[in-house]
Amino acid sequence: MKKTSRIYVAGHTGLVGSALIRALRARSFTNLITRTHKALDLTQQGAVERFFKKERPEYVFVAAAKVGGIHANNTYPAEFIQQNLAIQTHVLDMAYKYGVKKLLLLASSCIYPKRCRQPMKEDQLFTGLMEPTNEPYGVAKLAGIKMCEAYNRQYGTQFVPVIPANAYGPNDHFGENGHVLAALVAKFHEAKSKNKKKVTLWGTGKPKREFFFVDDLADACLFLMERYREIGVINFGPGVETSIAQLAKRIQKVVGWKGDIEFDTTRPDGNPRRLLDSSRIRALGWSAKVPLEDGLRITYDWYTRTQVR
Ligand code: GFB
Repeated sequence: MKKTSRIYVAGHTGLVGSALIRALRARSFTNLITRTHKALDLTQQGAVERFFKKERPEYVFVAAAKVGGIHANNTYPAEFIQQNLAIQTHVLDMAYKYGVKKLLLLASSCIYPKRCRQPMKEDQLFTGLMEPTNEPYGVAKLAGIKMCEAYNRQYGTQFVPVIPANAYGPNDHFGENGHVLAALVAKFHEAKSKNKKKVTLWGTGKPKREFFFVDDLADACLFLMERYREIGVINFGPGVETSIAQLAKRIQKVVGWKGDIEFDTTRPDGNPRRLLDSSRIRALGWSAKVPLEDGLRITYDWYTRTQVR
């Protein structure tokens, strides 16, 4: 990419998209193309075509998606599969039609089989059934991977599907429908402000996740856009696992609340583990920089400055 290349970040107001914009600006890329959801509905094919025809982006990051935590995935399965399939289908097809040089499609570590060997390697995709709570979202993302491969094979495009670990950071959704880390930040903050003695979390607290600070994630995406010469699917994450119970303790400390944590085991646990094997990106010279403690502090600071009245 040149500093003046026309770069489209789809989903630029979201968790990942906003971090991509920060990373691109910090590296002096000047020609960034964005559209709010209101200005461009990516589930509408005609609108996406008009946009590509007018703007002619050269590089595309597809960070636009219908996303959420375990509760949202479980409650709105139809929206998760329909919107994600539609967004990907339109953006990838128009990227091909209007000659995009390279595109990165962001998927998620939840698309690996539920009973996957850990850490999960790229060649274990499509080898088993997914965790049911996120299957509709996961199936849409698997279709996105196959769509990249099919277009690359038939049309010679450079569409790269990438699989990051669980992202967190500024611009995440901090309510009930959010991902676990953001949801816990909001729950503990509320407990502190309202002097509550107890916070109830979901599941057993035993599942483990690989939490990935979103500025590191964006840094890896730029690295892959510029340095990854292949087109095959690639994992990336910090390589550190944390259980939900450990995460809760750490967030409790950052927030500064001293009550009790209880687990509601009638709520689903989701995947037991989800650690990515990121050896391929490490071999290329990339590694994560922000430890969980620092990322949590930055996230909580952002939350209290922008989301709480
Ligand atoms: O955030 P979450 O849905 O992420 O849930 P996933 C992770 C774990 O945290 C589960 C527990 O075991 C939950 O039971 N948990 C405990 C909570 N308390 C809470 C809470 O208050 N809120 C939430 N959300 N969880 C998402 C997928 O899965 O990860 C998405 O659903 C996507 O599709 C994303 O892939 C990266 O890690 O289970």
